Amino acid sequence: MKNVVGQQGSVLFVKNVVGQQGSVLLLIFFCATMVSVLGLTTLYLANTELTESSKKYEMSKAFYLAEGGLQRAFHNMNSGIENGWSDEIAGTDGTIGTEDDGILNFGRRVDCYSSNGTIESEEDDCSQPYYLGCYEVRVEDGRDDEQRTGVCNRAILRSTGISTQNFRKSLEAEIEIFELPWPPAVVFLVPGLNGTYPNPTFNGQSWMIDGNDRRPDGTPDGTPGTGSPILGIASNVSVNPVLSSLAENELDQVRGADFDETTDPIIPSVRQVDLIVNLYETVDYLKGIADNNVVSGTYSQFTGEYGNSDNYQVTYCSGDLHLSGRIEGYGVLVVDGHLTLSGQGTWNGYIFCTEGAEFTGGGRPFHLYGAMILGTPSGGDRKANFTCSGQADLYYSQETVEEARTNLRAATYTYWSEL
Ligand SMILES: [Ca+2]
Ligand SMILES: [Ca+2]
Repeated sequence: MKNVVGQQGSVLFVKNVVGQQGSVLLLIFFCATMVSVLGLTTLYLANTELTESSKKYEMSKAFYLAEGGLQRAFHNMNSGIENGWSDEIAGTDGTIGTEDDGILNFGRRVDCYSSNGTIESEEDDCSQPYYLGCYEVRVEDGRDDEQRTGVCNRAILRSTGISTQNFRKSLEAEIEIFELPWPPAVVFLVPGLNGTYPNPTFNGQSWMIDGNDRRPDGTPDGTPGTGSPILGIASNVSVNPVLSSLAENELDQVRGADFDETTDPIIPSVRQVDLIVNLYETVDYLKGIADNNVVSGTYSQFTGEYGNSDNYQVTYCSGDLHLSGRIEGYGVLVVDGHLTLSGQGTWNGYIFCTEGAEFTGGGRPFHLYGAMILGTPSGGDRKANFTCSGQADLYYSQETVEEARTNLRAATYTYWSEL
């Protein structure tokens, strides 16, 4: 019976099929269409994804090419900072206002190749299989019209990366020549957040703060055209706390500009002047270019590794630093914290210190030949102190200050962005 029913069913089906031949053809056509639509869609999607990813690849390639151009320009500008950037901006013909203005010495357009994982730049050969694309860089004077009289020390770099498939990405950066501030005083006191500078305390007859120019060996600098004294102590806020902390018999221990020994009482070399520096920005910058990083702590020997007279260096300490023994260094000592100096020896150049300083060495002289810039946090602890006692002698030296400023000039980015 089952068989019969089965046969009947088949018969019925066959009959049905035979009876509706047109519908079957339609069904087959429909299925085929579906398959090809699906196939085409899959193919289309895969293709789109491929295009999207290769687009992304081309864009990122253009980005890195642009960045490569920017870095090269930065490096180029950095090595030309000695005489400022007017010559770089004038182009190879040396004249402002011509076609080649802002084109650096590596040319208008640089082709980039990749081989064995390294990128090489060659001009005018795009046929290589490892051709990545190129970058175009141009430099512009970053100063406004009013500032365009002297040497250029600010510039805008624009770099466009162009990938093999002609995708483009442009970057712009502003760079500046960083230079240490010219000190108006041997000790410049920078106010903290509450507006007061390190609370001054002076003790004894053995310390000296002197703005008269000296050579690093301590002898007066008689070089013609130099040697004009700067102030002993200055700040950009009222210097009355300094004046009132100086005992009458200590007034002649702050010498330099404005010092007058003939008056009664003696006029010490202390004055309020304009702010010369953003201490915290400068400390941040110096941290970035530091040659020596010193761990916070107490050092009984601080010599040998902190620069020499032919090689001024930046020595940076994050946190409090106590130098208790022999000291010798050239360049810039940066203490992002409190400095205690109870040892003996010499520092030539600048000292930057963000949280007060104490010079306390008794009977063992310490000499600074240069200048120091001293800040304070807004708290009232010892970090807000500037104590001068013992036998510390803080002397001005144009020679060391100039050496540090010349040696430690560098190009620095002020901003960079995608265009
Ligand atoms: Ca230059
Ligand atoms: Ca030119």
